[in-house]
Amino acid sequence: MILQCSRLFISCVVLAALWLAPGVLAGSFAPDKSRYAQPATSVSPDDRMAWWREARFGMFIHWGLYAVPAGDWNGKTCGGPSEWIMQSLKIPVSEYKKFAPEFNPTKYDPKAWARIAKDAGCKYVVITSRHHDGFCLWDSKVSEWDVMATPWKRDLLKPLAEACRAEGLRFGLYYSILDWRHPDYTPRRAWNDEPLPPDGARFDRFVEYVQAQVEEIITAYDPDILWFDGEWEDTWRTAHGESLEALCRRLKPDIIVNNRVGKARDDMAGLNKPGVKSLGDFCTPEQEVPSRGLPGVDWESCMTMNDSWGFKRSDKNWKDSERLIHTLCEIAGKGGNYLLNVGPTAEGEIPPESIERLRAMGAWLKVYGTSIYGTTAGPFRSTPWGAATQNGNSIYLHIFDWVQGAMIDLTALKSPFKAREMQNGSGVLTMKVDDQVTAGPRRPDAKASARVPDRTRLVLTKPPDGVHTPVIELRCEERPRIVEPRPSLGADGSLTLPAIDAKLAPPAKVERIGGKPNIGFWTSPRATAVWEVELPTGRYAVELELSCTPEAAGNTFRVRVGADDRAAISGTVKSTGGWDRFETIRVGELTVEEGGRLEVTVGAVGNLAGGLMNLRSVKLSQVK
Ligand code: FHN
Repeated sequence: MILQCSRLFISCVVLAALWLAPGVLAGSFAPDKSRYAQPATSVSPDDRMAWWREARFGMFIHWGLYAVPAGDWNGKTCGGPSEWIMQSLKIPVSEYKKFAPEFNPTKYDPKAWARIAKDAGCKYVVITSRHHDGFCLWDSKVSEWDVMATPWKRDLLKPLAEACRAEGLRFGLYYSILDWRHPDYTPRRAWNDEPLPPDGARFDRFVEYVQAQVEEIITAYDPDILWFDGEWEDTWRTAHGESLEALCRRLKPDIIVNNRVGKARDDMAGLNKPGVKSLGDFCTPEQEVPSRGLPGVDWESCMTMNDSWGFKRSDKNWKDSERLIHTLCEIAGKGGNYLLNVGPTAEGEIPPESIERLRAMGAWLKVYGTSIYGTTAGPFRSTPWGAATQNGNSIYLHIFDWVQGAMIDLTALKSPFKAREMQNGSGVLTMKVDDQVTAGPRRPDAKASARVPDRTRLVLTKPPDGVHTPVIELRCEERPRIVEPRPSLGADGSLTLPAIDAKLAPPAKVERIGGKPNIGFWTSPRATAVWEVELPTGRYAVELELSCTPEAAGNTFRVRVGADDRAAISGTVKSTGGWDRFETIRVGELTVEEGGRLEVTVGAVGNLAGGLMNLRSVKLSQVK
């Protein structure tokens, strides 16, 4: 979760005898406001997003003074990520400033960093120009709290921007709105012992400071991306984000801005909340992958390799490279970008554990990159064997666990195709059509006009040698036609409908609790979950796997199969003890008078007090 900042306001106003206002007050860098009045950007969203949608994979860099303590201070190790150490250990700003003389990155090699990103298969780099501690990695004209206060005494961003561009990488800058140090920022932190301005903290002045700095970094580094963060506190409002976004686009019409410039981000899910004006070009899930692709929505999941964004000496909880590759495939399979983080040390070195994993990802992408770059979300409703992406007439199947003899059901793919494993060719799979195994990967009916068999499955024979996460390319003779069979009864006469496959009416939406998708935010009688199914006439037992807190229990729900209420059953939601405690309850039985293609609908009956329930699945079982 976003670490909530304390809302503690300082009650006493300390009047400093002498208060040196940042440059913006002294006028040393009065922003050229006339530039804000220029016409709105002339670059369409599709034009500016084109390279970004192709890129699919970027490197995030969290680097700043927090790399000096690296999670430890005064004999204590901070809980959570190291870049939050000022907040988590409530370090007085005057104490935190003592890290500046220790920040001397003599081993900083921007060309090496850019080469590491390039060899990893990243297409862009985003580095923190200024995190929540307010410390600037460049020589800011409107602040003394910057790299000039360190022994390094020169710009850290320009050489990296140049090195990235020399490697053909795009370059982006992260900029935090939240500022634990700035005297004008509110809510002021209790441990901020910087003198207050004589006229007290003025957030409007802080906004000017932010605008001046954003103008500085766009003018100086011409970034392709402005990655805002720290927008969640009440003092930052949508109107601030609108003018900041407008500034970015006036200064650089083709710049890409994330949704954290505004207030619509739904916490770590990162997508835009309904009913809040959304700003920016892409959504920003953090440390998670949305439960499913969102057609027409650009999004990027940012994640750490261990648990800390900044370098944290004690954090050895590294994800292995196979997991990182699977995450890349899962994200691309849902149509998103993966922004994977490194936290360099105060000396300027990327940790060897990060380099090792990035190299492994680069080696995998050298073989299978075509299945990631320039692709869109895969066409299948579910991919229990891994992930799938698509590009033109090709579909790419990323196999997370290649088990000899396993079968991949491709019945939904109605176009003739050829299948081959991208590194080893077709020698590692065969086709099973209508339960006859045919040698070789070709569909028996090569002609598009031929009858397309009812069930088509790939049989995985011997695993490809020497690779993990093999990728199978299905090359179709036309734009792949997909007809997903409706969910129907299994051999045991039951059908389980998972949250992930439901069509939801807002405000209900899929969220993950315990790592599993479920339908939550069920706070309105308008909210419904609908599944399209194929069911025979008959009597069915109905079970729900749900959770509910004691406070929200007592609402009434109804499960309906088909259009009329004769095949419907209602019940009262009982407490399971908490939203994170799921139980399967048997609701009762209903009769489907006329089977066929039907809809299963779950909704509230009457008004709702609080949330109806969190629903993980609906199960229908034939009653003999
Ligand atoms: O608080 C920050 C955190 O330190 C880190 O920068 C992440 C990366 O996106 N963003 C915020 C938490 O959502």
